[in-house]
Amino acid sequence: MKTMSRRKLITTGLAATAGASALAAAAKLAARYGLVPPDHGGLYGVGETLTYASQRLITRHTMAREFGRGQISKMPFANGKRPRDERYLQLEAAGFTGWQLAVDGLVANPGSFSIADLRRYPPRTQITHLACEEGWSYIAEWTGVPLAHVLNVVGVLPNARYVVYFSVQKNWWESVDMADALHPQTLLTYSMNDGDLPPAFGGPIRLRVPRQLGYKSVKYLTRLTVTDNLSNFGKGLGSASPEEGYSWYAGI
Ligand SMILES: Nc1nc2c(c(=O)[nH]1)N[C@H]1C(S)=C(S)[C@@H](COP(=O)(O)O)O[C@H]1N2
Ligand SMILES: [Mo]
Repeated sequence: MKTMSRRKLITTGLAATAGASALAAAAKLAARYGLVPPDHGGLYGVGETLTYASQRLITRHTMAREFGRGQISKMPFANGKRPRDERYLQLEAAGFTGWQLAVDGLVANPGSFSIADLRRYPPRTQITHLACEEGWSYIAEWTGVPLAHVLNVVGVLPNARYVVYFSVQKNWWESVDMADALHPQTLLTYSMNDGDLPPAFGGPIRLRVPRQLGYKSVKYLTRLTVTDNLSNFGKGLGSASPEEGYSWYAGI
C-alpha cells in the first residue's frame, strides 16, 4: 500500500479545513442576512442553510416554468388519502359552500374567506409541474387567487416573515417565507384543468407553490397564519416535513 506523503497529507487536511471554514463563513453570512431556514440544526443543517440562502440570493425573483395546454398530463396522479371525517364529507356534499379559510396572525384585519369570496378576487391561471419528492410528477392547469392578493386584503404587518398554512388533515401543515408567499405564482387554487379542484387533488382549496416540491402544496386548506417566528409551531422546524426528515425549503 502506498503511504500518503506528508506534503499530500497536509494539503488534503488544509483543503478539508478550508472547505469547512468556507461553509462556516457562508453560514455566518446567511445568518447576517436572515437567510437561515427553521430546520438549520442537526446533521444536514449547514447544507439546508446553504441551499436556502443561495437560492434566495440568486433566484429570489425567478418564475417556475409554465407549460402549454398540450403538455397537460392526461392522468394526473392524486397522492395520499382524501379526508374521511364526517365534517369534510358534509361540506363536500354541500358543494363546499360552507368551507372557510381563516387568515390570522400578524395581519391588520384577520378574517375568514369562503370559496365564493376567493373567487371574487382577480384570478390567475397557470400550467405548472407538480413534482413529488418520491420521483413522480405531472403537469396541470390551476386557477386561483394569488396568496399575495389575500395577504394584501388582510394587511400583512411589516414584521411578517412567514406564512404557516394548515390542512383539515392535521398532520399536513407547512410554511413559506414572505418571498414565496408574495410570489406571483403562489396561488390559493380552487380550479384544476377547467373544473373545480377535485377533492382528490385538495378541493375545495389548495395552496400551489410551484417553485417548491409537491409536499409544500398542501391540500384542503383551513387556515393561514402570518408570523415572525416559526418556533411555536409543531417542533419548531417550520413545518411537518422536517419532522419527518424532509427539508423545510424544497425549492426546485
Ligand atoms: N393535505 C394534504 N396535502 C398534501 C398531501 C396530502 O397527503 N395531504 N400530499 C403532499 C405530497 S407529498 C405531494 S407530492 C402532493 C401531491 O399532490 P397530488 O395529490 O396533486 O398529486 O400534495 C401534497 N399535499
Ligand atoms: Mo410528495
